[in-house]
Amino acid sequence: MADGVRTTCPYCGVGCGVIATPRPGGSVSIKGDPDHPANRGKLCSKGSALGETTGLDGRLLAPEINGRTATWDDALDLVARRFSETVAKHGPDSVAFYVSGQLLTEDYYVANKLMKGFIGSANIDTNSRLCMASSVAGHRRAFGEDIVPGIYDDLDEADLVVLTGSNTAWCHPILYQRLLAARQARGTKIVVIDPRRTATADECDLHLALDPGTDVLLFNGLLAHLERSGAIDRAFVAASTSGFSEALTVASAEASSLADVASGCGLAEADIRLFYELFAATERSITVYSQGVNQSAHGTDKVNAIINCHLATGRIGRPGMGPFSVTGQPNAMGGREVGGLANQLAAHINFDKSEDVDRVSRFWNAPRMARRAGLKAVDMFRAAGDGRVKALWIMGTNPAVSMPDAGRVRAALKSCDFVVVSDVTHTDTTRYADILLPAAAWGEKSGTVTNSERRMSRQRPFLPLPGAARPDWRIICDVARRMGFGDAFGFEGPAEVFREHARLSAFENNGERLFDIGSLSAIEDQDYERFTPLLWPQPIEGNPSARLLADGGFPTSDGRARFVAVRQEGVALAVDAERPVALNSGRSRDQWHTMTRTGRVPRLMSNAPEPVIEIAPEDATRQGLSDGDLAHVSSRYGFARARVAVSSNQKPGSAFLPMHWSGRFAANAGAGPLATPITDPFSGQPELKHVPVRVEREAVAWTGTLVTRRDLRPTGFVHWTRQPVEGGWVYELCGTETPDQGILLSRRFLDGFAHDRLVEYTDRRGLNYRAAALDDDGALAEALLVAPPGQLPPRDWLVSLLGSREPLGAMQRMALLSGRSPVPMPSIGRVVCACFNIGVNQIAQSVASGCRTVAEVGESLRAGTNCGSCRSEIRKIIDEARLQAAE
Ligand SMILES: Nc1nc2c(c(=O)[nH]1)N[C@H]1C(S)=C(S)[C@@H](COP(=O)(O)OP(=O)(O)OC[C@H]3O[C@@H](n4cnc5c(=O)[nH]c(N)nc54)[C@H](O)[C@@H]3O)O[C@H]1N2
Ligand SMILES: Nc1nc2c(c(=O)[nH]1)N[C@H]1C(S)=C(S)[C@@H](COP(=O)(O)OP(=O)(O)OC[C@H]3O[C@@H](n4cnc5c(=O)[nH]c(N)nc54)[C@H](O)[C@@H]3O)O[C@H]1N2
Ligand code: SF4
Ligand SMILES: [Mo]
Repeated sequence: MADGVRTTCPYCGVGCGVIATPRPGGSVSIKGDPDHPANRGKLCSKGSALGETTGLDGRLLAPEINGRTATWDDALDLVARRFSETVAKHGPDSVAFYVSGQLLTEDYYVANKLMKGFIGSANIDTNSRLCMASSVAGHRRAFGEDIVPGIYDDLDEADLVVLTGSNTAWCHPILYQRLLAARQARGTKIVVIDPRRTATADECDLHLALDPGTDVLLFNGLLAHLERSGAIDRAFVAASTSGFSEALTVASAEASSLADVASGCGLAEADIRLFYELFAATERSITVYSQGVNQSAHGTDKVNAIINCHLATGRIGRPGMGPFSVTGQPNAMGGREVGGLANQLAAHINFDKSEDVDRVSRFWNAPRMARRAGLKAVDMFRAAGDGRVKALWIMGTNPAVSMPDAGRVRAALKSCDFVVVSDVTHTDTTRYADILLPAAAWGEKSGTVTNSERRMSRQRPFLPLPGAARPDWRIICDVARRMGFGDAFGFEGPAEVFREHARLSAFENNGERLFDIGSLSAIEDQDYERFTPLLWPQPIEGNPSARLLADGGFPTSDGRARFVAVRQEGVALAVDAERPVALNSGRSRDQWHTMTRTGRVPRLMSNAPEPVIEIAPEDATRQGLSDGDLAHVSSRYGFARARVAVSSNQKPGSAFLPMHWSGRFAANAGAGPLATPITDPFSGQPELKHVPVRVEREAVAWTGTLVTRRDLRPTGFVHWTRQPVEGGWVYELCGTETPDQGILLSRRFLDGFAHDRLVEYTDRRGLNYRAAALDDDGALAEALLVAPPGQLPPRDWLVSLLGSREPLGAMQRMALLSGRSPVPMPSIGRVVCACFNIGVNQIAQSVASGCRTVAEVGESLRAGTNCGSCRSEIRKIIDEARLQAAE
């Protein structure tokens, strides 16, 4: 293992190559794979920290039936029996699978085959419904097939890159850094379209902070401008497309002037003009988009409004040009290839034509073929809630956190007769499982994933399977066999599944579907093992660049792309007097989704250690909110609590809450319970980026900090959050009760645990409480401090004691109950550079001692020199420090 194992990062759709080397003692060293075309050796903060996520803390290591450890045989028998019985009694549509872009292509393939070909229902949907469904629907409307025409090289070769609804700097960091490098080299112009001022917008040439949901109008305006300015590629439009004049008529009618667009989008006319003129004049233009476009009640229309502008200018599939939907999850694209969405069948084959369904049926030799689309995610959970779906198997996703109207989803999971969950760890969703199946995690499993540019690469194991964990493909096949479908699920390994998947892509294809990896149908096991990252389609006849859709030849019935006439529609729910703020949600720089993995890594948690709602200064003033206040946020669906950050990055009337905070990391801080389940009519994707809320100040009367080695779940507190640190956890507690009640609550919480060496202190006024426990060696095991708001001492010292595990000296013991270090201890402050663990105070210090640029800070501290995602934050710290010095 000295050279390490080449594998692929399990986080975002950039799909970076990773070299993992297990070390004696259980740790794993991680570096970027210099030979992987997606990242050429670079990794972002999350990828760099992968070695800190492979421990077995919190892992599911054995199957469980109703909370009790069980054997695989018992668990699998029960799953198979309950699914078979339910199908026999209530029909195939009474069961469902909810799967995930975390699954490998091989896992996905067998899950899809089992449900659609053998159980006989298309009730298999994936968390990609919340993610890519509008792009898929938009691609299919325009191109006839779900095709992403471009590749990453295009970002190096473009002169204009429009990033819309995409916080690329944080969510596709390696692509973003690649774009910045290209800009250095060729002066690429970058336009960011996002209602929020994001880290991505910090680096751009033009930021259009449009009103939420007004993207169709903006791009309709662009189409009308392209026509007015003579930028239409008439020859391409005539030869390769249809529907142009209708789309143009509709666009021109609603966006007849810049003034119309400006007032409709809440933008300055001059900024719109700048964008339109730049786009019209720049042949090599790319429009990159993701969730600000997809996660919308009109996401599919947004996608087509963008594609229309590229078709109109013939800027598609050629170097440095094209619409580019970037995928979110490591295998979002692979899921689309196998057909893991309820309204697709398999291998880019749909349910529309019965001969297509017959074809797949013949190929699978399927006894009971699903013939129509199944339930999409939101409807699937509704059906689980009202008893139509009676057996549900969730694999690799955490819907109790990530679905909109998550409170309703939890209720559905509770009421559903039979819930199976395959995961690698306990989550908010596993709490509702009747059967829990321990899946193999990244580093243990083997298969392929496909990234945003259609590049397939291998995830390879470099660690043994822990406990009883098994790979997902195998668990699914084991259940299929027990349901009586052994012949079709006798796969011996992922390579065999991959070959069948490749064969299906080519089966009676005759060039109808561009997704064709038939040349890999007979790949030998050892070649599958050696597989180097590869773009599809394979073979790429006469198209060595691997771009698609360049010279027309669209996979529609007449070979022409379709313009879609799209109108600007409002958001699903408008703000009103009762709920005056539009809540947007999305990602933080260093967290992955529901934090099941990244939430355990101290340095990934330290940049944004608490759930925070960012709110515009105007709204904060109106609601009487200040920085650091606790806010109660409520929508018509649910509520959350989070710390307030007043920020001019937010447009007046809007706020932003991260999507990440599950019940394992905070009391009630998730965006899921607030979000609306209203979906796009074409894609079924919910409007996760927009819900009207009320934000109110919660009067906090006491605060507490608990520093502990233990993994606890506080109960009874109005609000708590926690963060992993070296050697344990730090909990922040607070409440609206009187301080003495707060102390009572905190003590009761501690009383639940045995403490031999607890020392306690309460001040005379009953406002301050301190407790600390030492272990047998006299090292700090736990400390709890309660004080009125704003009066807790900094926690750095206690945290350092927890991490050091050193027996405390007499001075330290005496200081313990004050919570303050007996000797001055400089704090590094909030971590800015997660790659090298450099805090805000260190950066400010380096500026004070002479560093004047981001590069100089990098030279002195290394901060910002790895993934680069923190560079814009470093620049702000430098600017602020210099401003202060000048005052
Ligand atoms: N750090 C990190 N990276 C990730 C992930 C993660 O969890 N953490 N997850 C991965 C996954 S699965 C995905 S899907 C991607 C998502 O990647 P992105 O789509 O880039 O991320 P989001 O933060 O969800 O949303 C993008 C932006 O859309 C903006 N937006 C909201 N409403 C509108 C609107 O009406 N119009 C426009 N134009 N913009 C709007 C938001 O303000 C936000 O900045 O990230 C991937 N990468
Ligand atoms: N409000 C709001 N909600 C959102 C979004 C938003 O922007 N705002 N974004 C949406 C988007 S784009 C997405 S993609 C979803 C993501 O939402 P989820 O899919 O719910 O998020 P994850 O935390 O990635 O969940 C993956 C689960 O799979 C487990 N897991 C990891 N590897 C494996 C494996 O190999 N096998 C198995 N069986 N399990 C594994 C992890 O422990 C984790 O519990 O959230 C959506 N929800
Ligand atoms: S950009 Fe970061 S999270 Fe995404 S694949 Fe690369 S290393 Fe992983
Ligand atoms: Mo996603």
